[in-house]
Amino acid sequence: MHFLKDRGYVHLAGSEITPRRLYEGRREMLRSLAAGAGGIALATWASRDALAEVSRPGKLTALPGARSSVAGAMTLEKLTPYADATSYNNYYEFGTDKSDPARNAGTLKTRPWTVSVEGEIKKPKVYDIDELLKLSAMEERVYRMRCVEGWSMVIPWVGYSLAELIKRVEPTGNAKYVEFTTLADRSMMPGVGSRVLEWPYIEGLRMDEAMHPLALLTFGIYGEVLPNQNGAPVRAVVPWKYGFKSGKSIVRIRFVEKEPRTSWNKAASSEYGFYSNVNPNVDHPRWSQATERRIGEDGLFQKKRATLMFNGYEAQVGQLYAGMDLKKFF
Ligand SMILES: Nc1nc2c(c(=O)[nH]1)N[C@H]1C(S)=C(S)[C@@H](COP(=O)(O)O)O[C@H]1N2
Ligand SMILES: [Mo]
Repeated sequence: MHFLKDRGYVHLAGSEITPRRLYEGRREMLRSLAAGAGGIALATWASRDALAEVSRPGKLTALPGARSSVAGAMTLEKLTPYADATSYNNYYEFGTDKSDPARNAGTLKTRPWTVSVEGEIKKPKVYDIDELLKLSAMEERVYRMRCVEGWSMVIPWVGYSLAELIKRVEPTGNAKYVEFTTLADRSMMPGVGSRVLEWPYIEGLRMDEAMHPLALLTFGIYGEVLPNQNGAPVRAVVPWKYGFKSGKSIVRIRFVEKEPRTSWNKAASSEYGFYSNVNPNVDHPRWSQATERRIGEDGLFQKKRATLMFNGYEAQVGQLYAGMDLKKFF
């Protein structure tokens, strides 16, 4: 069955496009088969879906990743076109309109770049970005990304589990949370002068969330390095949480004992909680979170699609929140 074969990345120079096929993960298919669905029908469905062809955009440096075998890492949904994923963004340091980041982020200088890993760990270290890139094997993962505003995308990310970095720096017993600080440089970021948020942009995760294999330290999309507007040179992607939990252009990762005060929580604590797990049953105070519009696919007048609990990752992450009142810890 050719669709189970591992696809190879072909590196071509310049503007040549590298066609490639995005294959469904063998494990996911075997799991579905084990779950009891009709084998033959399923194989047909899987091959059709697996053969959805995507092209490396050929715009930026190639960053290949092996297909991830982490459970839940390969969402079988149509990818958002690269053009949409890179032109409809939230990155307030470059302006608050969706088109601002693509227009303004050209000024972001991503070399030299360091990420200081510090706090309650035995091995604090300032990593050069190129060292961080080589810390662990790159994987490609197709995740849904659900923004708190009610839109979503499906993006092939390239990176490795944040847990790979965390294990290497050896957290102490006092490390209960991880705080991410992102770049705030007025000389490159016109939005940092504005008062919409407190700068730098700060986000955080509970330690067990950060250690979950789906939490991705992300360096690329669509087989290439991250475009500036998507958070170059390194960002977090936490697919079961609203998009704002995934900080872009990270410069510091700090391990702390107390729950970090995050930028959005400081801006409006009744609207943006620390957890911010995607939850169709807990509305934002000003709008429903039950449905979403898929960017690049769903028209403005089309019926919206249902938002899934934990953005569809409940099987993988639900146990992290067992016994928690998700209306209180929103
Ligand atoms: N530093 C920083 N990171 C950020 C943001 C931001 O304004 N600044 N916006 C967040 C929000 S609200 C979303 S939805 C996602 C969007 O990521 P994308 O543009 O790659 O889809 O980035 C998040 N990370
Ligand atoms: Mo968002």
